[in-house]
Amino acid sequence: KKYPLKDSWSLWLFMPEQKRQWRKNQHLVSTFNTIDDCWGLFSAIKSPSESRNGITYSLFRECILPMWEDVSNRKGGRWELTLSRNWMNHVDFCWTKLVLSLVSESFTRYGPVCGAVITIRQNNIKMSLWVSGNCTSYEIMEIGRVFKRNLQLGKKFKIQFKQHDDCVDHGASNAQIFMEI
Ligand code: M7G
Repeated sequence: KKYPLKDSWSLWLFMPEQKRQWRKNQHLVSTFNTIDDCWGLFSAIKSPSESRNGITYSLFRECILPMWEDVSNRKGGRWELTLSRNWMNHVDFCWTKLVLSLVSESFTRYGPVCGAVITIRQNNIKMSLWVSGNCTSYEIMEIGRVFKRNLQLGKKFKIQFKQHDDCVDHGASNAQIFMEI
């Protein structure tokens, strides 16, 4: 018997190919709804620290596409954690914790969450937790606190919340920081 999750989750792989439209670079890898298949999937693919630069993994509820345009994401935003490559040996731990917190619905009692994203770049690794447009500011803050606690991020790590609307207008890197903890 497999252990069921409360929801079905899809893993997406983004491979940058400049000539193509952004959303055409998002490829669906697999969808699962049990903890057994979740573990099986993440064991079968390369961990973030083994992945090449430019790769982005997104894990979202099956019913939500991993993009701003989806109605669940549109008015929402994301908590972002940026780690320099010096922290590479912590990245797999943090990502695993984030994935398990998500599929076990650890955030859900604090507010609605949609998915998580990890991007491996030449200079740093960015992890983000996407919250729904229905989240209140209070819920966003609570979710952020759980994010920091579950990933065991001490005081020296800051996470920043950005609204997708602002990322669309200014690019995520230039988007206004709405909250920081
Ligand atoms: P990012 O990786 O979220 O931000 O977006 P960062 O690299 O500044 O931290 C980089 C670029 O990818 C954006 O400026 C968009 O051109 C494109 N892009 C990223 N996201 C998450 C989306 C999305 O959800 N929808 C669309 N249409 N484009 C996106």
